[in-house]
Amino acid sequence: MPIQLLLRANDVIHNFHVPEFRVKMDAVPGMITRIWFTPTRPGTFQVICAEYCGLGHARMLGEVLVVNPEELQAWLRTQPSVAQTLGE
Ligand SMILES: [Cu+2]
Repeated sequence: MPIQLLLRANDVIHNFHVPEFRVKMDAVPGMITRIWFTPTRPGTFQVICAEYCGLGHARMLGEVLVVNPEELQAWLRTQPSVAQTLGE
């Protein structure tokens, strides 16, 4: 399943990089950038910031979890709606 991510930054330019997916995209304050990729196998993949963004840059790590559609739907059912998040 193709995945699209929308990226934005609140402070300085960062970069969303997943080496195993061979994807890299800047996250820029004041705009939304988009990146597409199609994971081909389940697993946990490391996300790193590939743009030197300040003193915390070396700690800007994350993970992408690739799961099957049923697991994704089960996880989505546990997440609050946008209205709930906004307290409406
Ligand atoms: Cu960085």
